[in-house]
Amino acid sequence: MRPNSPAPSRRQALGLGLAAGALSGFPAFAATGPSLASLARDKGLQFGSAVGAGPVGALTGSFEDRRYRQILAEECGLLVPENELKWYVVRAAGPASFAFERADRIAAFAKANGQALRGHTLLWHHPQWFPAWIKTHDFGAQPKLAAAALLTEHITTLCQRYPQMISWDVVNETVDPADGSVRNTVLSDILGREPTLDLAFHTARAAAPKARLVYNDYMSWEVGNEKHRYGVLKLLEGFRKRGTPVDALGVQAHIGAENADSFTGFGKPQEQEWRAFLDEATGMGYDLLVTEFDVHDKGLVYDFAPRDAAVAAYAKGYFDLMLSYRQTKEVLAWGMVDKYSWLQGQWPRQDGKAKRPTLYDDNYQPKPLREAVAAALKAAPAR
Ligand code: 9MR
Repeated sequence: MRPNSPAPSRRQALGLGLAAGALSGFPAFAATGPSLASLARDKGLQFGSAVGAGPVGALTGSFEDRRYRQILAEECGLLVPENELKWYVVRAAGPASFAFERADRIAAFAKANGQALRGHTLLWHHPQWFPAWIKTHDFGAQPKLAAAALLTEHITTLCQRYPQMISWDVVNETVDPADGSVRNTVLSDILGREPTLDLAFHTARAAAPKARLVYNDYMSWEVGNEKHRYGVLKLLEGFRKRGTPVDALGVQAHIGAENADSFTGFGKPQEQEWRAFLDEATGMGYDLLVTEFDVHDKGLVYDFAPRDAAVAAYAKGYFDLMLSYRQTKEVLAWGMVDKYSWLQGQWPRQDGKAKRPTLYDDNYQPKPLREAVAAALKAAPAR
């Protein structure tokens, strides 16, 4: 246990009912002071992370790692399954079945540790992320009725299975960053784009009346996100005009490298434009969530000390800004340990070495980024 731990009994529960002693032999954490969960709670926020129940050793398999689970138990008040609730996992076998085994394991762990859960995602409205069968699915003689039934059954089933979700990414990443338009999918080809999204939110509201309903996307503060931000604001405005029940904007916060092709460090974020964007969103009455935080260090030097320091400083500036909005209610890292970050599998560094995008290193030790997040939480105004 760390000193000053505010909730020793919960934080001793390491894993699925495992007693602390079962993990003896692991070094104690070097992080000192209160957990990120308790620092967040002190300010009326929740802090947590994504966790993946994929295969052992895979980037998507952090949940299989006991020491990763230990960090989750220590640091997080809130968990989100990284992939386990996506259509391509839950509906992999076809329209007639639902596969909840992987998500259920994460939900059981969260329950055993007294952690809240958030859901990602009821409708990743992007053609790439549906299971393959949907492309050739026969919607029959009344395709509108059939498409609406498929979507409402999916959303209702997931919401009812996990009534403990405090928030749901109802719609994920449907704005095309190239021009700000809403993407088309098999469902919107039949139902229309806005009607598809509206149906998703109305269905979620009915099936999960207490959950915060979120539109989640990766528009960010780096150069190159201008059309994406514009498109998201247009979408949010449309939701308000039509009375669509959307409570919050999920800001994914995959920050850092400006684009996949450059190796030139971080560049200068568009802070003023970013504030204007957040002002518009909150001005429409939306809450904000930081849903998938990590820092892409693709263009930074190899040496750990300057690299970690640059990542931490960049993130501190970002969190100071995000937390200055009292509308920011949840903060989630997209993974807690570098070796499980999705970024290891995307856009390699020029030196081909591993990236350092998360709060803990591959030896499960906290990095300067962890302290930057802690410092930002400590400095944040209460909400
Ligand atoms: O981290 C996730 C990775 O394991 C998956 O392979 C990928 C595709 O499903 O999705 C990653 O998570 C994404 C999230 O669901 C939505 N926002 C962007 C995230 C990073 O790509």
